[in-house]
Amino acid sequence: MENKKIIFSGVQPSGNVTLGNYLGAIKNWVDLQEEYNCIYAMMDLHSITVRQNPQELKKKTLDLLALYIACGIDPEQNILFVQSHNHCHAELSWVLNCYTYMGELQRMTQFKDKSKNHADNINAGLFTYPVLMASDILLYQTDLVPVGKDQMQHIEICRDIAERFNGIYGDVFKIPEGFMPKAGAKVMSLQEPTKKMSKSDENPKAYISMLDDLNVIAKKIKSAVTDSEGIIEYREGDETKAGINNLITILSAVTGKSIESIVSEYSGKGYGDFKADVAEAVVECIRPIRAEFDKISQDKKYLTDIYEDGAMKATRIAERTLKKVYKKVGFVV
Ligand code: ATP
Ligand code: LTN
Repeated sequence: MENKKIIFSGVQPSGNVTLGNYLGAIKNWVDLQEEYNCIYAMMDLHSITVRQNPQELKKKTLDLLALYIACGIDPEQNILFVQSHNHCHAELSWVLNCYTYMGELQRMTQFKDKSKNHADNINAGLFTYPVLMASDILLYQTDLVPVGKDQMQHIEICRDIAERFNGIYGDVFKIPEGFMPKAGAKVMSLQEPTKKMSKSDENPKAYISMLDDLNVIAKKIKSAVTDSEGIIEYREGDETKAGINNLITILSAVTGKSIESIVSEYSGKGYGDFKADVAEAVVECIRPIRAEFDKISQDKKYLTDIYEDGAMKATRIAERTLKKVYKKVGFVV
């Protein structure tokens, strides 16, 4: 790998990738790949913090790889791998568990939200999820972690754990920075626009999957919840405007137009026309990705070669950090 700064990020194969995942994370990965050495994983270890169907998990993991590539991530230039194929993630996670406090994990918003949504399965993995995520990032001496807004709290705790460890043992880990897109860092649910769009939402109308039929995508946008005011205006923080704010943000993220120019373009127009335009813009953004996905996902040999090669490269890099950690804590290596 050339001497560039390092990016690490990933998505869980816990469902079909949504427009939120794409605009909040993957689109940025594509934009940053020239400038950085990038490592992108399918986070299967994280996904089992919520119960998964084994056959589906396997399929979704391979679909996710195909989708990364279809979105424009170049597998020749970047390392793409399955998290569980690199033994270092679970191993470093154990060590870092011993340097993380219960109190700081208890404050994590994602843990609180997921505990509410999965009250029958509040497992220890869900609680220590941020430690595994910190391990993912720190193993590669990562400089930058492009994620959506919901993950910034996890980047903060990762930095805290790394600083604590470095404070005891010297400079073992690089302290990473989070990186969010200007538009689309938090795409909201189409049905409850005060909640984030999530791929594991039980109501499929709430999210747009990158693998939905194109006319289903258009329909979902046209039936997005808005308000009865009938004014296309962006009002940050005004909950009654959450639906319209969200559609404006989506349009801005997929077209690259600023929020101000969208608002002035649609001033005096009705929600019907506006939604139809948002629907068309989203469909046109997803259409080529979808076509590429349909091609790549058929080619199992191509995908296998990529993730096998990726696992080898990722493990080689991660083992260097893990060995350093083991030495520092006093394990016989
Ligand atoms: P789950 O519903 O299973 O928790 P998710 O849809 O929240 O999944 P993740 O795999 O947790 O997706 O997230 C992958 C990446 O997508 C992360 O960088 C995350 O910040 C980003 N992301 C997730 N949802 C959104 C959203 N609604 N808007 C912007 N970015 C998002
Ligand atoms: N927790 C992330 C997925 C994830 C991740 C990572 C993202 C797991 N490990 C490391 C960036 C870096 C999420 O999106 N829920």
